[in-house]
Amino acid sequence: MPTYVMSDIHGEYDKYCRMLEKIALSAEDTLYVVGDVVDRGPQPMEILLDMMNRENVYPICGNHDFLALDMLKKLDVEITEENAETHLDVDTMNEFLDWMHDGGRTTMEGYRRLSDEQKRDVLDYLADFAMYEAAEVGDRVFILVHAGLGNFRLGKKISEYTIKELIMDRSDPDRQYFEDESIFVVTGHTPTLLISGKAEIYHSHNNICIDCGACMGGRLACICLDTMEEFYV
Ligand SMILES: [Mn+2]
Repeated sequence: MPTYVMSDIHGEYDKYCRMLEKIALSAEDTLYVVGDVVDRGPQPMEILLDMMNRENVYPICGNHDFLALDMLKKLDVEITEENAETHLDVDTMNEFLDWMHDGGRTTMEGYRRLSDEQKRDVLDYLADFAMYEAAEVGDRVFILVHAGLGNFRLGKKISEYTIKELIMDRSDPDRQYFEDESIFVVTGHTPTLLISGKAEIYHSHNNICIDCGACMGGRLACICLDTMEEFYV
């Protein structure tokens, strides 16, 4: 019953399916998805619809998932006489432009094609994403968080971090966050191409960086926390 982690699937449904086959994920295994399921790649909704039907998949929120939920909720509003001129204010419009600029179009268009029931399910599912998880595997603890522990200080509980500190602020992969050698921090968000120049999981100072750039010419990576075996598609 191994525990697997992947991140930054970014709409690459095809790679996601191939990875599930590659690791032969069974119902007894556990899979954590450490954020940024949506945007950029062509089929973000297909990934979400698949994930939500699996009881052994635990989603953790990324900045893209967070923004997409906010935008979809704001856009999916019936225009009435009362709200016609007020429901999209300037801030929302700017947020929308940023989202489109950062790959939101495939998420918006995929959402539009869903049935009303699927739309509700997708919004509920995104709203349910955890901001972090701590996975105990063997005698090790893995802190799973999309971006990092922004404004880190020893003794600060994970529950004390703000959403921005967890899903936006980049971790420093070469900094050892915890003295305890049995505590690891697993993050996505920063493509390893930008850290080591390679589309390969990066290990350093008890940090494990697993975003290998699936949507930007790299690979989708998955790591087994029991064996540290790495998988790529
Ligand atoms: Mn990210």
